Amino acid sequence: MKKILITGAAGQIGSELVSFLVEIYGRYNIVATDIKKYPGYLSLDCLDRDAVRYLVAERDIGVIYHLAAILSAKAENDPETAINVNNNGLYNILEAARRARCRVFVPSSIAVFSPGLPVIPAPQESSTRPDTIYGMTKAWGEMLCDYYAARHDLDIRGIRYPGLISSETEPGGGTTDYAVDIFYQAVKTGHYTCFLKKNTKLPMMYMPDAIQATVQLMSAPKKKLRFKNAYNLAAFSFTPAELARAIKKHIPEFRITYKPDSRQKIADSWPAAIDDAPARQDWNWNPRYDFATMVADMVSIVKNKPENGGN
Ligand code: NAD
Ligand code: AKB
Repeated sequence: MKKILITGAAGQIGSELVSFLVEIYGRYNIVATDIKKYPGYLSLDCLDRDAVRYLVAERDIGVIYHLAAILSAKAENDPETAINVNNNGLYNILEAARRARCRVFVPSSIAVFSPGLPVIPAPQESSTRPDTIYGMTKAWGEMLCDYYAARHDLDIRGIRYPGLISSETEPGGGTTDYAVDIFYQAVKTGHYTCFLKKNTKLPMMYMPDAIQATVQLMSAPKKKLRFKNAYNLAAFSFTPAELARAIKKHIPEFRITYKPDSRQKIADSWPAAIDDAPARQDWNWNPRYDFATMVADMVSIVKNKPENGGN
């Protein structure tokens, strides 16, 4: 079989996607890469066009999951790097894919939507004129993928992920990161200072569902996909206050305080919920975790980590 390349594989999604794909296809068929050093991964900077092309040819790559990116909060602080990695990095990957005829997965985000959409949940086909640098790179990425699909007949698929909550790898500089950090602080110190206001509602999802959805979309028959770049994906929405109340059911002494910072403005520009009916219709997407089961699972896993006294 042709091999599967994952870029940005040391990140929040990549670290869990790699294990999932290894289980299905075997370690030999998975080429995990990142710009940062990670045990067992190859070093690959997606901005190094020649290195990307060489690796794709030399390793006989047939499928690429392109996860390397700069997330929203980091992107506002360093727009130059974000534009470079998210736009030029994607372009390098698509060019390598075009030459080697690879199938490609390119993640998008709830960040693509225009602020203040008139209809919530945000429909699949909505206005995508974001006012954050990250959102702009993601909206441009969706268009570039559609261009390569139409112009070069490449099979490129994508998902607009909501904020992802996971227990394996720390999130990498986004606005929804609070929804992961809060569990670690709740277990370690019993207190969390949230950088978003208490009533900021955002769409979220538990990582096992996001990984399942990703692999499911990549396995779906092409002819069934009305949209490619990219499908809305949803599970549940909540505010920091609602998350704190849910955590308190498991850790009664937990307290939260609020100190909104610059990330509030980013969150305010995103929709509170998105409509994923086309994903459910076209490739049978259905999340396994709801809000309550996600919180119970996260608390239990974080409590059982060795650094928190578990084994
Ligand atoms: P992350 O920040 O955790 O990981 C990104 C990885 O990319 C990092 O390991 C980083 O070292 C690597 N990277 C950065 N610059 C690179 C370069 N030049 N070359 C190669 N690697 C480079 O991000 P993530 O959460 O795993 O997100 C993966 C993708 O999913 C991104 O496109 C992101 O926009 C999208 N997404 C994530 C979420 C989420 O909540 N995690 C939500 C929506 C969309
Ligand atoms: C971020 O907060 O930047 C990401 C995202 C929703 O794209 N988690």
